[in-house]
Amino acid sequence: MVEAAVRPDLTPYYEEDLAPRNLAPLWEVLHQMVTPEPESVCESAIWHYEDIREVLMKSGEIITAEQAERRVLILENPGMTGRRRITTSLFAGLQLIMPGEIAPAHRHTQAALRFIVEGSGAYTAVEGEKTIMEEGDFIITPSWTWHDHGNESDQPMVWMDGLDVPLVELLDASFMERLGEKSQPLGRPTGDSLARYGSGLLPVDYKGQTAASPVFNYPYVRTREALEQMRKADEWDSCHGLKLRYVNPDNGEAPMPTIGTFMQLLPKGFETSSYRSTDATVYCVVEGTGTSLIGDKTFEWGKRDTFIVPSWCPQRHTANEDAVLFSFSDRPVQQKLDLWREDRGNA
Ligand code: GTQ
Ligand code: FE2
Repeated sequence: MVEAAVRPDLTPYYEEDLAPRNLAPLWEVLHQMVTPEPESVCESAIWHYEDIREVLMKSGEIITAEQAERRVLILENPGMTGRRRITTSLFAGLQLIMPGEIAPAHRHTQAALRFIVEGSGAYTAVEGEKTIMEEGDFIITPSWTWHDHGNESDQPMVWMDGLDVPLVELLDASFMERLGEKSQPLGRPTGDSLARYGSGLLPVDYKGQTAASPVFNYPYVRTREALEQMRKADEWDSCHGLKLRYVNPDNGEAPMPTIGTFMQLLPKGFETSSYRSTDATVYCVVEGTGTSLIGDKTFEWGKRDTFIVPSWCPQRHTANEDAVLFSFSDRPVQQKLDLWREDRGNA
């Protein structure tokens, strides 16, 4: 929206004196720059998996993973069409790998997460170690780690990619290189990282080289088990149901410094009270069905659907049956910068 000028009479001064000198009057834009509350162009939106699966599979017929390098359909926020992002700071896409295909090894400064949506048995290799992917698994590809993906199963494999691409773009810090071989050499057996770092233990002299977690696959079986175990204690939070955050076991922080990830359980019939926070959030439905009121819009969701809650937009969720929601956002960045806020209403 273009606001009416504060001083339309000054247009000649703006255009003739200021513009040629790369100057602009702050008083015309101050209140668009410094707003009393977040005013985002990011919109609430939903992608129903049953509506997009067919066109995603079509991409598997019209381009190979090798040609594409990564065969991904970008989930573009309708408020930011053409800007290749799902929220202001994050990119999301659905990646498809057909049986027998390999997405070749590369690395970049952008960090990525994979959240497995459909299929079983394909692998991703990260920095010399392969992991087999199953539905609901959450896998990280931290900044500047080599990664390639392959599907040795007999079914298509689909996952959600979440990357900090817009953040890195803002900071002009993009670097990328290709390995030049399809698959990277493997230096550790499959499952090594999880065994070493994923059981509440760390090698005695462990010193993380980066901010990223040494665990790179957080399997759904374990996450689900944690939620199921905790529900027995009946600790429902009025805003979140039962919500866990994924952590780097070395420091208790997010698995990667730029993206926070969460998994929550809403039992059948549960209605959350109104909540909002400054981190625009991408939700992926893992199990169940429900309804969300996001701002003044209502969204019905089911398994494998993706929906968006913009920054500072009130959200309420209702589960029609036991529901499990994975979500991610830029929360760790906002927290590091002392920007993050939440509003639990009166709850
Ligand atoms: O799988 O390596 O969706 O590099 C975007 C950029 C996926 C990947 C994306 C990537 C990848
Ligand atoms: Fe990549």
